[in-house]
Amino acid sequence: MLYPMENQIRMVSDLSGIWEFKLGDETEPDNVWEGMADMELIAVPASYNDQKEERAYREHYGWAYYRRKITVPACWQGQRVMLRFDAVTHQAKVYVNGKLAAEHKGGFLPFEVEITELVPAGSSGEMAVAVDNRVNHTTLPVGNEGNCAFFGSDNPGVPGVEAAKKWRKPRNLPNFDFFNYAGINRPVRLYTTPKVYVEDLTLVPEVSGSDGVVRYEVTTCGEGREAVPVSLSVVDREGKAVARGEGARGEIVIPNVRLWWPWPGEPYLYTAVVTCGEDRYEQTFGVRTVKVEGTRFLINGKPFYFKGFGKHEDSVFHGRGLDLCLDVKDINLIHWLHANSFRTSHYPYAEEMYDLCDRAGIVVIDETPAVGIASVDGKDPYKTFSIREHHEQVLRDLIGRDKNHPCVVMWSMGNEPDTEHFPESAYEYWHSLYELTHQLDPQDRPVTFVCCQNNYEKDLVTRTMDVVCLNRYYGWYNLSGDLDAACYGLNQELDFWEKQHKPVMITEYGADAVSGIHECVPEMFSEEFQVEFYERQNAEFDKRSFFIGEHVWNFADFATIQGCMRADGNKKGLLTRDRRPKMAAHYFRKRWSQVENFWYKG
Ligand code: GCB
Repeated sequence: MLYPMENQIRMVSDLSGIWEFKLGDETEPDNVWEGMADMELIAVPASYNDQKEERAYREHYGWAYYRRKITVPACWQGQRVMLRFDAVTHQAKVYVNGKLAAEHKGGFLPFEVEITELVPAGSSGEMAVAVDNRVNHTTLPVGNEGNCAFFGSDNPGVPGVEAAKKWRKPRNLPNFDFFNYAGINRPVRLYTTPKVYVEDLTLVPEVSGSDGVVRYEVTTCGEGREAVPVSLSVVDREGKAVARGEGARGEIVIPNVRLWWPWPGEPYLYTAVVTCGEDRYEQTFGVRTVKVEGTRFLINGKPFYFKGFGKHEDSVFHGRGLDLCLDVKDINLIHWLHANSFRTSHYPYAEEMYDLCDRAGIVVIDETPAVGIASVDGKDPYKTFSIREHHEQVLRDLIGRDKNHPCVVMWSMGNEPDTEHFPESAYEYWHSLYELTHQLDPQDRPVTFVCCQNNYEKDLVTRTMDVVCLNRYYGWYNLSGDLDAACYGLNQELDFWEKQHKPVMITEYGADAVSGIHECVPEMFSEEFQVEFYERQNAEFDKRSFFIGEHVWNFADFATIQGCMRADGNKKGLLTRDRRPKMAAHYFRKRWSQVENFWYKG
């Protein structure tokens, strides 16, 4: 789905601002307007959870309602008018003037609906958005039904505790370690297109000698579109047209192409300008190649070493809501740390972030929200969860949204599913999605999923991915505090992976460190231990030629559900939640300044 853009043809009206809001309950509304008395104020875009000092907001379970007036200006007459939501978490029903106009499942990808007839140009309408934040065995991410919390303290079987459960209110029990922030988390916009319009654009850039070769396809819509001429021209950074194609699809050549390189190389961007009759759409793109060859990950034909993090969209007050200032700050911090990449753990991020990464030369591993696919009560999740269709849809929509970004170099289908206890089911599930992902991506980028600490000898899936991505907590969750034993365990495992002849990277490793706790003899939770943890394990990674990257867990501290394993959230950040560096940030800044993007392993 194309990002809504403003240009000399298309108009955009941003509906960010103060909306009206009310918490609902578990019952799906018959008539959403009935509950609309005594509304409160809420900022959009942002999660609702931290906007008011009330447990009801923080721990809400079920539906919540948003309302505002929308106006379509008279000067939009004759245009097609769209209402677009960049992300509503996790499920949305949109009503315009009392009619159900759109429904969407999944909290991290955009959806839109045409409202040309519903709200004619020159008039206003009432809009209500019902949002459900429940996660269960049909949603991605997955929530646990029953009383099995992720870091739970339910103590099954203990008599008093069992009896007390009747007092437990229904609640979200996320099977994932980030706070279940919900609401209208990303912008809502009205935008126009002419009646015959560009619906989609696919760009597949390749390199041939010193030239760039771009295959393109423009999908157009609207009555009479067959007769409307389509063209695409490529404009360089100085605004000079360097290639042109006529027709809705074709192949064009950019002579003496300038490639997109990860920072500190030059992330050169071109702009594809598409016209379709009256309509016009502009899309920046970069020319770069991505390929896995043997145990190497090649960008523009050179072996790349990933230096970076797993991140979160998470900040004070906004929750998971779009915060452009924070995004810019994070990009600058990534440069400050001499990092070159991150994974959008554990869901697709806001579109603006990918644009920033394109421009700033940051490499992205783009992940779906498939996190928490783990066995409950010993049952096979692949047989008991109803997620496959939704997962396929998410992959379609994710690739549809992000396919043209040069920053995206690999798709991650999900994070830490069970691959050990039901290895055959896991193989069947993930391998069919792996094939689908390859088919869906016009650029056919590498595909992976991220595997959790497990019995890697039993796991049949991880070894078949294009890149083996490991989340490992040797020295933290296991062999806690004992870095000698941790390095021994890690090396045993690395010996196993060496035999698989695949590129291998660590996508998570880390230790909680509470900013300000210092020790002469480093122990867990101190800043010194966090540094030592990384120093020791990095020294082992450096010895392995097939090892293509280190992604620290996490870029910054972040909010989680309360539980006996978390004090004020997860503290594995190199930075605090308000982006102050811990000692480990300085350690990595120095290390990564000496680790080149290319040829690090020769
Ligand atoms: C993991 C998860 C991540 C957690 C992390 C931790 O394996 O992928 O979501 O936050 O461990 O800190 O426990």
